[in-house]
Amino acid sequence: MKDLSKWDVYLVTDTALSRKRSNLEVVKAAVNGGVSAVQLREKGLSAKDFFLRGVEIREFLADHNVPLIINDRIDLAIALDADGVHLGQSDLPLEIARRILGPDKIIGWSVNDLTQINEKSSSLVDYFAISPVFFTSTKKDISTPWGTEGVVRARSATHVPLVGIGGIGLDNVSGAILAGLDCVAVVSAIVSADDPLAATELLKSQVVKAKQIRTNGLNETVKL
Ligand code: TZP
Ligand code: MG
Repeated sequence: MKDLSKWDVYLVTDTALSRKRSNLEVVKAAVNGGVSAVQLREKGLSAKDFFLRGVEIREFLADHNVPLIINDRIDLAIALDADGVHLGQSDLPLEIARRILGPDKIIGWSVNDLTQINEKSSSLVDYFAISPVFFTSTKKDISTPWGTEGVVRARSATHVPLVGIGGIGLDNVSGAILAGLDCVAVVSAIVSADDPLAATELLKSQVVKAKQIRTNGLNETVKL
């Protein structure tokens, strides 16, 4: 579960943007479309409602061998026996989170600038979330977008896997991967799509293609 090297597309939930579809419905479609991981991120829910929603999603994801990551709440991640947490700059410090969760759980950490990517943070997290890569209206309190140039700089600052989040869709995903991301985390591009399964498949195929180009060069990939 901790092998993040194969993550391509990572679904982050948001029922409010899911066009009346339930979390579970969107998660099922995304898993059938090939997502590598799912983050339960439902800002408005009480702990109890979050937990109950997590239980049904946990069961489905476990059956499909897809990791479940919990946004912000370490207590709920433990209660759900999730695979990990996704923390931001104002959540618990990384050392404390790692002490509570132990070495086997995944810790993802949103970073807004290069100073946050250093040797110490790299030793504590399993992935950095470059946040936001592009402008997005899905999250209100975003920092200045990193852009693809920022992704290039982040890539040379650490060997820890980089997940990009914010404003990523079919139109810009290839450039973001070519700049050095390992995986893209998306909300609206999947949850608000007419067909979340098809949207996931398309995103994934673009990510896979861009990774092949990055590894083999354009000519080799065209021959494949
Ligand atoms: N963190 C940084 S940007 C963002 C989060 C949760 C929202 C990303 O949503 P979208 O719709 O993929 O731009
Ligand atoms: Mg947070």
